[in-house]
Amino acid sequence: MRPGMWCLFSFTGFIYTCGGTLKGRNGSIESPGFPYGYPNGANCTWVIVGEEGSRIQLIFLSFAIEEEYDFLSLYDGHPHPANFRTRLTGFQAPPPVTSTGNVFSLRLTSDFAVSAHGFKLNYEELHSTSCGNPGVPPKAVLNGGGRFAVGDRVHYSCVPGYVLDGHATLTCITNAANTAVWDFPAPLCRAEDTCGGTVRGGSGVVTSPGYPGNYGNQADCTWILLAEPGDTISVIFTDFQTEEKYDYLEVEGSEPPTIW
Ligand SMILES: [Ca+2]
Repeated sequence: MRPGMWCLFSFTGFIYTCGGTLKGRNGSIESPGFPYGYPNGANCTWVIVGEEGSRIQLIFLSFAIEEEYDFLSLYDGHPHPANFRTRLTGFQAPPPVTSTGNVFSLRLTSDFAVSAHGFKLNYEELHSTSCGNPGVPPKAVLNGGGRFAVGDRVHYSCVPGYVLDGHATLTCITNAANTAVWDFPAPLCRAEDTCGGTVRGGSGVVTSPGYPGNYGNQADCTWILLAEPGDTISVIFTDFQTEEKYDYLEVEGSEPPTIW
């Protein structure tokens, strides 16, 4: 229990709709009471069922859930522990997320005190030729798009005062499993003259400042990658080039610590 908190259990006859099974090509989901706050003690499960052979994409329009006490858990399939994908919390809208099959489930759980606005999202069925919306990270601008189908390209830029880390242009391609996917993750916009940061979530991308261009001289950047308690983190390098003997990337938290 948090210091300074106290409990009040009351029954006021307030009824809210909470969870359910959703079918159809697209729609939206709101947490109960949105945007005036979800109830304490909530345990709502939504199961989205698309057509056989489709995938489901979630696009968050608004997200505010009491950080580290209330959670929106995503399940890649029916809401069984084996399908658990990630747990979302906090006050920043997550990037779009896509299921691997035609079922995607969400569960909102809240503790006994303190609420927040809650969340609102759109869901959409994706067929094998659609990559779906790649998302617009904070401080980024997305140009192009339309259907987000195989062969389509989108271009990112950043608002003034921010610079882009990652690939500015993404192309919707077909992968080895014959599924439409973006060739690179959406880039990030970082404030000029800063580098590093904290990365959360089930997966993500870290690039050196200015990547795929060269990083600057005198750089000193620290990234912290955070996963769920008990999980381990794999770091997979897709590209690596630093000035040999003079510039280093140090990875801590591994056993033993590693320097490249
Ligand atoms: Ca709470």
